[in-house]
Amino acid sequence: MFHKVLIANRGEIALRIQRACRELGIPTVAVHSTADAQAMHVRLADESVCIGPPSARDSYLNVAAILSAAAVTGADAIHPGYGFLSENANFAEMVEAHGLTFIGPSSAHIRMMGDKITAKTAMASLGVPLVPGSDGEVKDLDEARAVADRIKYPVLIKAAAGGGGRGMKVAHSEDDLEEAWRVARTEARTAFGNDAVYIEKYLDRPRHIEMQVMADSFGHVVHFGERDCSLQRRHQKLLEEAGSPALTGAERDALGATVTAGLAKLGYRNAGTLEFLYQDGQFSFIEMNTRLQVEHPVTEMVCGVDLVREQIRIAAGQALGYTQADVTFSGHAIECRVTAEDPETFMPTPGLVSVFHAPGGLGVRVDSALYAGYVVPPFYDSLVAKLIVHAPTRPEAIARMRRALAEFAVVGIKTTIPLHQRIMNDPEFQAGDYTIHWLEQFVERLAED
Ligand code: MV4
Repeated sequence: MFHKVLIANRGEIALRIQRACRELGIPTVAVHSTADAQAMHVRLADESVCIGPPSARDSYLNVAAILSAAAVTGADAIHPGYGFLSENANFAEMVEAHGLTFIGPSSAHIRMMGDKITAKTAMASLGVPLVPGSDGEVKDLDEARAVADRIKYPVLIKAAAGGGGRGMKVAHSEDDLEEAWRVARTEARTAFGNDAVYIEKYLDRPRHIEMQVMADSFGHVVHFGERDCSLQRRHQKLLEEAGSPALTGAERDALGATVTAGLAKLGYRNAGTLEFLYQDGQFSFIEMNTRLQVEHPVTEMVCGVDLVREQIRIAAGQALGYTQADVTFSGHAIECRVTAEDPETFMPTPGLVSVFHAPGGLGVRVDSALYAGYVVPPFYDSLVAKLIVHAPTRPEAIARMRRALAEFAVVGIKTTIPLHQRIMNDPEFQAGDYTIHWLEQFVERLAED
């Protein structure tokens, strides 16, 4: 096992990783920017190192400073959390080149999945279902026309280096194609420095369902079921559920069997998430994330597993020690992402938190680095707390979430708690009847009232 783990992140996820390390008996090193000197992840770590000024580019993304912090503190492994350097293949490679362990997949697999074209090609060869589309990169407008004629409009042009919704353009008919083509190529070049694009059939009302997998270094792969992440606005997720209200257990088992067999063939290691669009009873793979995700707690609650502990054990060379048959699913979990944002305009609301009271009780979990007296800095992601509930059934989970949201007190800054309360009270949400477009329309309806 590792002697000391450096956590290259901040906020709730840095705390989450510290907690797993502490239970494994591993001391932790926190890194922080000058803006985060008073942050909870620094206070609770065994040691801390200031790695630069507030700007993330100069601190949490500063590879040289992070590697130096690991060297001076004698850390032998680095956990990247999510965001920041977590899916940077060059960083993973550098960590290993310095004789440290990167707690995550191999740099080769991070690189493969970072390019959405190579990711799709790999998944197709492993028998994972895809959206109808181009066979890899589309080189010019003539080829784009030919692909669109074959798969029929509407089509979506996507950047190979994109993901998370950036660099996508829809063409509803041949008349739109040339314009969409030029805009998508230009955006891809300026945003990612890579103008490679591919084309997919545009699905108009899918759900976003993702599968959590975990693989050890000995070829054992298990899945921990799916999460429904359809409730998002402008590609920012607000709320996630496990399991999906739209799936049967048989559909989960079938998809899980396909992805675990595929990843075993690929020799994948550590945690991963395969993203699918689900429409008309069909799954279509779109992207794979090679990191721990923000919404991992809903999976932990229904499976009773500590995913971060599993990541650390696997990185240290331990075997999973159980098989798919040992993974069980119990009840339903919902996560509300509480952000420091105005619940109507979504403008960031950094500032002093004067009162902080987290809800508790049976089946309630709060992952947060907030405390009374903390000043939320304006420099980083606005997520300030994840409120997760677990209950035997989905209606009971919703009742529990309503109860927990009502107990939650964050005074001094506006948060999205009131928006979550409105969602919990909505009959369509309660029916589980939503697609990726539902929340955007819900927010518009609220603005009109
Ligand atoms: C799509 C799609 C419809 N059809 N692909 C957006 C983020 C990126 N991960 C993929 N995305 C989409 N790809 C096809 N062929 C619709 C989306 C999409 C979306 C996907 C998941 C969650 C929220 C979304 C919001 C808008 C569009």
